[in-house]
Amino acid sequence: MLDQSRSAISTLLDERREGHSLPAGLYTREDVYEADLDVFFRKHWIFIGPECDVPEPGDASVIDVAGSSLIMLRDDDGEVRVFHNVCRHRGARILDEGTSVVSKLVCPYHQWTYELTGELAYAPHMGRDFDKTCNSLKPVNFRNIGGLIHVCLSDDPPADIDALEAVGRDRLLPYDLKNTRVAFTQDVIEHGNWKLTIENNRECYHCAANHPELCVSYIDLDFGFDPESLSPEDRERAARHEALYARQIVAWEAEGYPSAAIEHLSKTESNFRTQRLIISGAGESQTPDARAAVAKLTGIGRKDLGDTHLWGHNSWHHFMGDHIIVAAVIPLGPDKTLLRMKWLVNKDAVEGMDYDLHNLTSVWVATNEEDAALVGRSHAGVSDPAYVPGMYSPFTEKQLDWFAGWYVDRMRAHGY
Ligand code: 3BY
Ligand code: FES
Ligand code: FE
Repeated sequence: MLDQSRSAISTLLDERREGHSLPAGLYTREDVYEADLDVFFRKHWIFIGPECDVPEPGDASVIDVAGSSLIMLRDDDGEVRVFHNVCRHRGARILDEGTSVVSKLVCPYHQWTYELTGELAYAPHMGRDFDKTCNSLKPVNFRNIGGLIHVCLSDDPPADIDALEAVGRDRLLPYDLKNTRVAFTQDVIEHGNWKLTIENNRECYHCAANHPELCVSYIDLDFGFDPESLSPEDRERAARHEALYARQIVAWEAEGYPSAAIEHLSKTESNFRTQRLIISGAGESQTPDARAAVAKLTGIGRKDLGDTHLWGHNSWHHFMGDHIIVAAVIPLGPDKTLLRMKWLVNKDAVEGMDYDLHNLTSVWVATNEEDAALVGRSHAGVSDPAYVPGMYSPFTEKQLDWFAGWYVDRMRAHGY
């Protein structure tokens, strides 16, 4: 029964004040969570995994998201395909979550058998009038964005994915994700709402105090500082940083590597940001000493091209010369979110010879654990009756304000 004592979701959206974090219910309520799944995980493009999850024909990977189970596979012609993991007979799941190698897709229940193109090849006992051609697996709308597989579960997907596709073509393709291999996967369950996971990733206000490992190589994005509020040393550092970016971006672009920021963080259907970032210290990679961890580089072939970062509304990625990290954010409940990060290396790089796995992964493994603790802490706080939305820093948290505004706009656009 509808609980009349609780305000409608639209009232919560009305309560959102610009420059401030969201009203508690938008982070904590079950009905908002269901609405979020519907709007942001079924009606928008979401990242589900890199194409090197299925490197060879017959490789399949199952991803469960927003109540749907999806099969990503590589067919016999080497093409990526994505299907709903729902048998056209009586609906049974065909494959289990995780990866497998298949020559055909055989439903375990009554052995209906599908080609890797999704066509139904074999369905015993169905009689002469049964039309196999009407019973292919249901395909899922997907785009391969420079090797990052994005799907949209709606029949009316946002058209501005074209802008992200251009980023994939111009900035990500040179890294040749197709010829990388997953060296390591880390699944972290964060005890918080998915929006807190995203908010936490979009600011580095918390970095100095919480990420000693990442801070060796990571320079915070420059979203503009208030010179008045900075100490003379910080002001000097910010000015140096700004000058460095100005020079480096021009130099990279002159060499043919697009580097300037592209921001679709508000007033757009899809939400993303990319920029080629400078790496601190030795300047090569997000490792304990900021040097490349992998001797055989990715397709870009250089380790002096910084870190091309890409944020989506359920993902973040860092493309570096020696390796790439990709992260998918998958909501599991109002207060439970799966963060799945993968480390990709040149497919010919051999562990123990070309890289040491701990050296490759330790920075982000630690960072993710630290962030998970922060997200848990944050969710616990916003669930407390004492919570009232707090003010975002107009400098280091501007992009959170854009995210919250985008969130409200997209909810409105879908009738809330
Ligand atoms: O992954 C990012 O985009 C960075 C790293 C830490 C915080 N965040 C802004
Ligand atoms: Fe798949 Fe019957 S449900 S073959
Ligand atoms: Fe963090």
